[in-house]
Amino acid sequence: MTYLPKPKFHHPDIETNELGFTHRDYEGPISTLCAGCGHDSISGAIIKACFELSIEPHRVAKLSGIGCSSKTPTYFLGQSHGFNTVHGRMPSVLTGANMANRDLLYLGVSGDGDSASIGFGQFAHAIRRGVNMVYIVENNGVYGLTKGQFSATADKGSKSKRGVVNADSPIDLVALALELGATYVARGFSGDKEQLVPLIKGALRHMGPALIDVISPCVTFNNHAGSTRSYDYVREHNDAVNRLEVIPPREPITARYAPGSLARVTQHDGSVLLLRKLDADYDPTDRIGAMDHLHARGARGEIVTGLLYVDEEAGDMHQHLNTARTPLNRLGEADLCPGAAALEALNASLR
Ligand SMILES: Cc1ncc(C[n+]2csc(CCOP(=O)(O)OP(=O)(O)O)c2C)c(N)n1
Ligand code: SF4
Ligand SMILES: [Mg+2]
Repeated sequence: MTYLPKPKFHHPDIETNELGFTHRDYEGPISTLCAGCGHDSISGAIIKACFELSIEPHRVAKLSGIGCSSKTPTYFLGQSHGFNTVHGRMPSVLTGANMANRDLLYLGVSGDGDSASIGFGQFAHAIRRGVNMVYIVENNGVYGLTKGQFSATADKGSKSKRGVVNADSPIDLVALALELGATYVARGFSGDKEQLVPLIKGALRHMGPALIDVISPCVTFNNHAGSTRSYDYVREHNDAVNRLEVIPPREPITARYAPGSLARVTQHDGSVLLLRKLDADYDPTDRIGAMDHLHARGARGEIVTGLLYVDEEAGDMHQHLNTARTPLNRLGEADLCPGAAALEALNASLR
């Protein structure tokens, strides 16, 4: 069975958000992934982030490719728009949807196989074009759905469940996103929801391409000794640069941290990102510094997590292309076809 609905009834005193929605309003049917799969924790973090930000479910469009990770949008935001694309094609379908209607919140969910192999080019171009989206990669180092082959993000020298050593160099999607111009770049761990939920909230509030690479152990095919994506390995090698708190525009900012230990970033929509520094020298607004840090710590076998880069001044594809403010699906015939005289004037201007 692939569809197990959840009961609709709930306790009358259940917590509601500003819109009067309960947590349940952001859920989907019961997951059919393996018990303990990291991807389910990421679904839980997305649900919590959307509930806490009081996002109207109908304003979200969730898109994915193919894989266990790409199946997960079925299990959250059951009242939102959804599109399950062909393998690796989520970024171009999301770009097209965003082009037609920029007023939705675009949430792309993908896997390391989906984004770093068959969809590698799509991943790169959606980011470099500046598509306003939250792009989450649920990174387990394997193709979970097709039974555990190494993916392109698997570390060189790491071992498969059957003892095969990976001889290929890994692709680091975070490093790549920094290089390609993503304006919000983070890495999380599915086993640390306290860190992950604010990273997702900050990305949902961000204007521009936001990439979150979430290390998400596959308990069935990649959670053994010798794997660098197991729960134990990630816990031992997790090197968090900061802890994030997201303050929506209307909420007062209470000074909870000692001066000097706090970085403050105001985003396009007025929301404030409060970053408690765990690494005193780390500056999340320095793109080159982020790349250097990632490489230096990576060479020591550490997995750098947290909000690694954010650009306060970020814009998006629509600003770059100067597109019409009204979504294409709401433009009338007169707007879309201004007539023969306008065409003649345009042609004349080009002669
Ligand atoms: C065009 C095409 N090629 C290959 C496949 C087989 N396939 C299905 S899922 C998958 C990889 C999934 O890996 P990933 O994106 O890492 O997701 P995970 O299952 O690990 O979450 C592959 C190669 C496919 N479905 N379609
Ligand atoms: S095979 Fe791996 S990735 Fe897929 S649901 Fe099971 S644990 Fe998760
Ligand atoms: Mg995978």
